[in-house]
Amino acid sequence: MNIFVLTGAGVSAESGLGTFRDKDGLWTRFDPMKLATPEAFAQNPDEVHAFYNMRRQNLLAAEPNAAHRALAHMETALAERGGSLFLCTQNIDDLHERAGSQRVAHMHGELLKARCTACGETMPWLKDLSVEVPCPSCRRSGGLRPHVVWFGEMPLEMDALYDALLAADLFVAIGTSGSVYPAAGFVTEAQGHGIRTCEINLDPSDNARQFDDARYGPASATVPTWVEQVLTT
Ligand code: BJW
Repeated sequence: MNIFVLTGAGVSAESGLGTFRDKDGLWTRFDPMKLATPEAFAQNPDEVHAFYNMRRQNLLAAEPNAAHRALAHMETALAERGGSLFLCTQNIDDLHERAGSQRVAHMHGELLKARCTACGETMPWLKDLSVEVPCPSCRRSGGLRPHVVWFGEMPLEMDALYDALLAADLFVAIGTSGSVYPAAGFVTEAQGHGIRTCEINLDPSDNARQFDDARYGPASATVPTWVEQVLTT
């Protein structure tokens, strides 16, 4: 069996990283148009850097939870049976990798990387960023930005994502509200190609009615149970 899993902020919620649109979510306290657009970065880079510096510090203190670990186990177990798990995440954290997942497609980028807008180099980055920090590659200051995908920017690896999605037997969306495109359109794309779909979420998402199957509850409980069921059938 070939499974395409899309994860969102809900899979990392129990690791202490906030979601965006839930009660107390990041976008209820911070304005995404002032922090997560290229225009915001051009107008007020200090504010944008401070927001991502705070989140980078939170990420470095966080640990993967049982949902991340179950998906890492599933990748190995399916491969041993001649199948595959393609793991696509909208999350910019590295908790899937730290749980043991080998291949993770980060369609919205990675918080622990920086990209230089002057020379185009992308590099691992664990410290705070600011406009004063020079690029280690080209030595210019002011060009480094978090390697994340803001509103209006093209998500990463789109061709590989659609290829993997259309090669899957099952599409599963875990812990995502289904409100940000193009990821929110994957369920429609899958259904249009006769691929079964399942949602795993705390509560029904915005596009819950589009899914063939659903499981509701905290990801740390629902994901391991689902993984075990798939691997024993
Ligand atoms: C739990 C749980 C627990 C809680 N257990 N579950 C139509 C087509 C194409 C584009 C658009 C379109 N309409 C509008 C657009 C433009 C825009 C967009 O979608 N806007 C919408 C707001 C309408 N999209 C873009 O600009 C994207 N680029 C683009 O479209 O380029 C052109 C293009 C077109 C066509 C094809 C290809 C390209 C870029 C979007 C970039 C999003 N960036 C962010 C910030 C990234 C950096 C950062 O982290 O700061 O990405 S916004 C934010 O939302 C972040 C997330 O990845 C993303 C999705 O959020 P997510 O993960 O779903 O979180 P929440 O909070 O919304 O939901 C959490 C869920 O978890 C909830 O359902 C809870 O119930 C659940 N949960 N606890 C299980 N314990």
